[in-house]
Amino acid sequence: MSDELSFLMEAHDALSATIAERCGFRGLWASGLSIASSLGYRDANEASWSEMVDAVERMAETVQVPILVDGDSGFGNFNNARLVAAKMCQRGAAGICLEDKWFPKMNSFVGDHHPLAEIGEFCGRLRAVKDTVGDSDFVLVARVEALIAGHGQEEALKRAHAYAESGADAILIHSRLSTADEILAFAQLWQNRLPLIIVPTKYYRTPVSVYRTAGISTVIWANHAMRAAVAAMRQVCGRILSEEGIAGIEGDIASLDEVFGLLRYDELAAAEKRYLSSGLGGA
Ligand code: SPV
Ligand code: MG
Repeated sequence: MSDELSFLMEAHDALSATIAERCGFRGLWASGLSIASSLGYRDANEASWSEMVDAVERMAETVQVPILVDGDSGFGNFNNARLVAAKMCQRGAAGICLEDKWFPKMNSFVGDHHPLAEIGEFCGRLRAVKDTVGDSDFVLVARVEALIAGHGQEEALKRAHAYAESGADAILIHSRLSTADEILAFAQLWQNRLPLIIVPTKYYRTPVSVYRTAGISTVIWANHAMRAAVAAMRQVCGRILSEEGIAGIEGDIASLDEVFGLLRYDELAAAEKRYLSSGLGGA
């Protein structure tokens, strides 16, 4: 991780990953919320870990940029966490983020019941992952949910230090406030012991210059491709229904050529030239 502020763009499948990469993002967040939503599941561990692995694999096969996977709370205890991390690593992810909650977890913005894992037990999950994938460049991010759960800065700080001791490569501090006050206060106390990652979904008004000044390492735009798709699909479905036709919306949607370009149909055409009629015994 560099000293500069970097950005991870949410992706939930190979198409959204490709679009984010083509737009210039240099890293992706494989969002649990967005992958679950795209599969028609709630972000409460309804999707199995193998479904998550399969989704991430298709993304990693399709793009070159690194993908940080949202590993939720690790799908169980230390054993499940290390299994999931190893699979994500094998299938091409660059790292995994584990949050200090129970299994099953609930999305941090849903309801007020967010029981935290016991610190020592969660540290065991982190150590198990590190011992399993620690020899590779695979990044382990520990996500602190103490502010989400309403436990305050002292608890958040205590947990972040414990997770650093247990081998985390970075800390993600999450907040559900509509201002950045809470995470900025945390950043000041944290003193950059490890790189700090934030997810400004709720405090979206804060300009990123504030995060640069605060020494934040990485900002995750966590669900915006999925939400953009929801809004666009709702709009186009509504218009086709009410207009009883597609003439009106043609100019407002991606052309087929754009889709073919994104998925590199030109590469297939070139490969056909090379491999289909070699002249060496072909019909
Ligand atoms: C996700 O994108 O799934 C996250 C971030 O974990 S949040 O939904 O903000 O908890
Ligand atoms: Mg998540």
